[in-house]
Amino acid sequence: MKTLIAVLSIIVALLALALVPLALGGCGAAATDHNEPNDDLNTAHVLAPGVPVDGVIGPDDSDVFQCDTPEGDGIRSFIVTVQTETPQDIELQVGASIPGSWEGITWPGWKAVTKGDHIEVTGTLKKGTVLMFVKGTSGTTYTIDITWR
Ligand SMILES: [Ca+2]
Repeated sequence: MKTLIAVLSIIVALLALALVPLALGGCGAAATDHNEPNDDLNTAHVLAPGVPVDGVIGPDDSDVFQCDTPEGDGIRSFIVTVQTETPQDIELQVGASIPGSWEGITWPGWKAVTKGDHIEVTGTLKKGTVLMFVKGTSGTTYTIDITWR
């Protein structure tokens, strides 16, 4: 009987521990990022061109997005837009993964330009994948989008 009570009290203790994170998570529900996990290239969130995606920067967070060049030959130009109320709290870096290149990530020097409430990066790519890295102040919300021309 004593053993049974001991086992039951352990189970109750474990259940209580399991509920703690749920309760804590509930507090920050407004800042849920549905794209997580997306902290590195292996978990990069795939963007569909012209379909904006909302994100939130967490503590010690980086958010990685990717988009392949559209089908077809020739050089294509793209524009990445990150819209946020506080552009000064966001750092946007855009690179590329190019087939046949021995480097993992190529940095063609595409510059992030702040224009009012959004940050823009324009560039051109013949064939490959545009890689977008968003970092910044924890709690900053943003909307990221890529379009091709
Ligand atoms: Ca992330």
